[in-house]
Amino acid sequence: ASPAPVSATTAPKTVEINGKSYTTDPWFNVSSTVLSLTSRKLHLQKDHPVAITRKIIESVFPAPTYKYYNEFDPVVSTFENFDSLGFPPDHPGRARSDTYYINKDTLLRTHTSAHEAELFRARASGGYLISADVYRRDEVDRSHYPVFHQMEGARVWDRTKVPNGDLAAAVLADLARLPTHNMKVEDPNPPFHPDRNPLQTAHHTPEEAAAIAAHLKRSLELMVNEIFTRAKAATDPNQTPESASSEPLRVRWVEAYFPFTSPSWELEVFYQGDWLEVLGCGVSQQSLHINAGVPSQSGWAFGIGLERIAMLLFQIPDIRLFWSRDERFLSQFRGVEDRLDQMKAFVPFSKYPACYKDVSFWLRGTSAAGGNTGRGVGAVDWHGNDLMEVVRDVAGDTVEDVRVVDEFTHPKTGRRSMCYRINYRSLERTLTNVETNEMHDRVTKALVEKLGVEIR
Ligand code: FA5
Ligand code: MG
Repeated sequence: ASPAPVSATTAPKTVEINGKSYTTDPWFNVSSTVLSLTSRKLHLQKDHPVAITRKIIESVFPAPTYKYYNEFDPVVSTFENFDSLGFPPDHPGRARSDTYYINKDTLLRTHTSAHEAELFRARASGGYLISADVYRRDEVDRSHYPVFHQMEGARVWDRTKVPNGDLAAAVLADLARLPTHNMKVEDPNPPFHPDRNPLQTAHHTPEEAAAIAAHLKRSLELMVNEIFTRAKAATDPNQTPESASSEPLRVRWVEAYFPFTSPSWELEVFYQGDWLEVLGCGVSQQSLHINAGVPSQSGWAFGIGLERIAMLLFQIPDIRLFWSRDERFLSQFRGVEDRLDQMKAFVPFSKYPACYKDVSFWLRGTSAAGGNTGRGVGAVDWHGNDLMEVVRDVAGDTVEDVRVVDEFTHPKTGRRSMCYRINYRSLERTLTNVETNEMHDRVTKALVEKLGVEIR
């Protein structure tokens, strides 16, 4: 129903991604910038901080119990990314303003959970970890990038294969084999909701769910403990990972919602004075195991953002840095993958000057009521993410952030006006005035061409 945000006339008929060709249709909305990033695979690049973070997490989920899948293709079906996981047809995550589509049935995965169903179908016993690049249309600032990396983990038990068919006892026995830690964990009990986030009583007993949840929570607490102990050691040269336990880390479990787990939680870590969400997880919906043809299996799953963790581990101040090919960035991590005990915090190279430029425009169409967000209101179909995409495509990594600074609806004409402030700043050098002005002109022209706005 909505007009194409990336103009259909500029969409190529086919696109090639990692050596395979795909036919586009009017759903296509992937910018060339984003397309070009599909081949980077930072999680596989030796000594890249994203790859180092992956390795540290893998060390907490050892083979052969866990199998590692790090090469799944980013192009998946709409079915795999959403339907197979129980996302309802009207879920906002499916919108073209939020997700990169190749065509109606094919997209760039928005999360590593897109591969859960196929791995359950493959009768994964034990568990698995998936690391991969994921894609989301989103705002532009120092902690958001349209491509980032996630790691997915899952553990399953088969009730027909455990001693005496006692699933709870088998899970608790595995829990007893896990190490312990000395973090302070806040876990309001029970951190789930009988309606919003219920136990799956049709499929397992409360004791079984409790055992799976306990194994899940301990596993993830151990992972976070490993990461933050290393982060502390990296920033304080007098502490080794072993001696860094003086001030115990605080974490807490918070109720969450995902269509493919119940009950579900997020894990938050108290870091530099604030609670920070690091991952989502839960007891896997039994429907996934049933649909995969393995109804006797049950277990847990989690998903974590690798950049978010790597930014803490290495004190990396801007998410764009991960994509840098600048030696001043890359050289700081060289050799670390094989010598994790040598890990050190990133030393930022000098910060170059910022240059703020505003762009004000009238949106296409009129709106009956005024709006106060960057989202569509009334007859005006406006998605802030479309603007973010155009800015990124033209200005690339020289744009640090973009925000709305003003918006209003004309009382007589009903036309809506927006003003965005774009902060241009290179991570690598000082931009000249001429250069910034030219870039801003190109951004402005592209907004007119692609989004049909009228510059004021
Ligand atoms: C998910 O993507 C779920 N697939 C996670 C999951 C897996 C839940 C398995 C249950 C079972 P969410 O959108 O909250 O959930 O993202 C998970 C993690 O990815 C977040 O906790 C965060 O660490 C990271 N993340 C999410 N969005 C961004 C972003 N824009 N930039 C960087 N990291 C992000
Ligand atoms: Mg979340």
